[in-house]
Amino acid sequence: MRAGFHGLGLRRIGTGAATLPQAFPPDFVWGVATSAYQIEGAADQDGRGPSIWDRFCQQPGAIADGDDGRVACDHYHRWAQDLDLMVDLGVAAYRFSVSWSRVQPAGAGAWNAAGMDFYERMVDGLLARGLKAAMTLNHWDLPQALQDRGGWTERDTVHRFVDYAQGMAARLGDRVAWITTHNEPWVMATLGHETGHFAPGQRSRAAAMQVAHHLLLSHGLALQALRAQGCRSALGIVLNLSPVEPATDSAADAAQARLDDGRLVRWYMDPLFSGCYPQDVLDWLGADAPHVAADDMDSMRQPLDFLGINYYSRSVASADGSWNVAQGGLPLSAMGWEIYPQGLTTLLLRLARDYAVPPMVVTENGGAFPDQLQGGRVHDVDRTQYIASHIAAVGEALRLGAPMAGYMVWSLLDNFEWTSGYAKRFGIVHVDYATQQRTLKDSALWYRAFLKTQREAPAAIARGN
Ligand code: IFM
Repeated sequence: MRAGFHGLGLRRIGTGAATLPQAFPPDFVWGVATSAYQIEGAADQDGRGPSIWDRFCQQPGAIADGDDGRVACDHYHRWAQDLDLMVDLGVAAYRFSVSWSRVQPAGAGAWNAAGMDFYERMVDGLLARGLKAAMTLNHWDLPQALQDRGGWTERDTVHRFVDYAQGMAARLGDRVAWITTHNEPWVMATLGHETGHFAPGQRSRAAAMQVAHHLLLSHGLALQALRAQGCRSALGIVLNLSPVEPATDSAADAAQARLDDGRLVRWYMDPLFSGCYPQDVLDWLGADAPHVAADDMDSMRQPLDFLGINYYSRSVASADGSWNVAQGGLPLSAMGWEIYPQGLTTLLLRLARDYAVPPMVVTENGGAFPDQLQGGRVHDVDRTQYIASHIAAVGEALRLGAPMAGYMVWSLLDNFEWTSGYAKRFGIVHVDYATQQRTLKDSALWYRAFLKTQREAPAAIARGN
């Protein structure tokens, strides 16, 4: 494995977690991830209904360069070629999401046969290539028709989501290895409804907390419903989590870090695993706390077959809000996010310590960097180092006892990075948006070489106690 690492001319990584383990367990699942709105395109084709991101992109100034997902990577038409790329890379699994409004244009009622057929063809294409399918039901693109009725602030959307989950599982549950209910509920609640930076662009803390509650509730009720209908896929949820560190050792910053951790980590982990919301956050919310009906907390706490963690950076808390990444002294990605692989080890060990977690999968990890396509190559040393150092951080967590089951790079392809449009590239495969040509970046070549060493490795690293 080391040969693969150094063979691509990489320096050792200076931000901690530098030693890549000899080998991960043979059943450790390596993959790549994408989401529907970010890659599919074909937004108006074959009966797809509009989603809240189609609508949000139409707002002047909402998205960099006025971009939108109407064409994106044209994956809707090029899915077979993209699946072949995965085979070339040697990954075992593909994490994708379903565009709800492609399969059920109004978010309720009639199903769109052409949309369902698309996902069925793709899942069958994965299986034919020996790849596992990891299907996410909700990666932010709520059907606009449901938003017109109040969206996730309305309790009725919970039941619409359960119906949608049941429909997808009835069609594909016999072939999909993993089903994730929601991707990053914190983002949908907070960025979508409190700060208004993401679709649907609301600005109300009370609305955001009600949305968070409804997402968690719909997750729990969907798991109950899928198990009742005999779905055999492994069932879970994906959270975006970070360790929250105080900016200084002042008591005020420590208190802020505790609150931020409550809002980002414990608000989601506590109900999933302990059946309650964190009392300190409820106290802080006061009148903005969500309405919780009888039995909701029990409904939300369903056994999870896996827990997905999306990790990109740490979070730093300062009571006066003055902290800036420039003070951290760490390298930054093109998103302006600190590159901090040891935070992933810290996070995974903390989750394993504080909660009765099931096998955990890093369902997203990767970086945006300013890539240059030159002579058919993209020498993305920064991204390669980013991925290698975070894989090492997962290996360290595994060695110290965290129940790690998989790792997926975000993202297979350069794609529509939400409000950043196409300006930020996360892919290990470069996409020329004018021609839709795909080119493996050096990070993809490194990942391929790394995965080959894992397949050939004679001995797995020992799991901790
Ligand atoms: O592109 C997103 C993805 O949709 C959700 N997780 C974070 C990624 C990078 O911002």
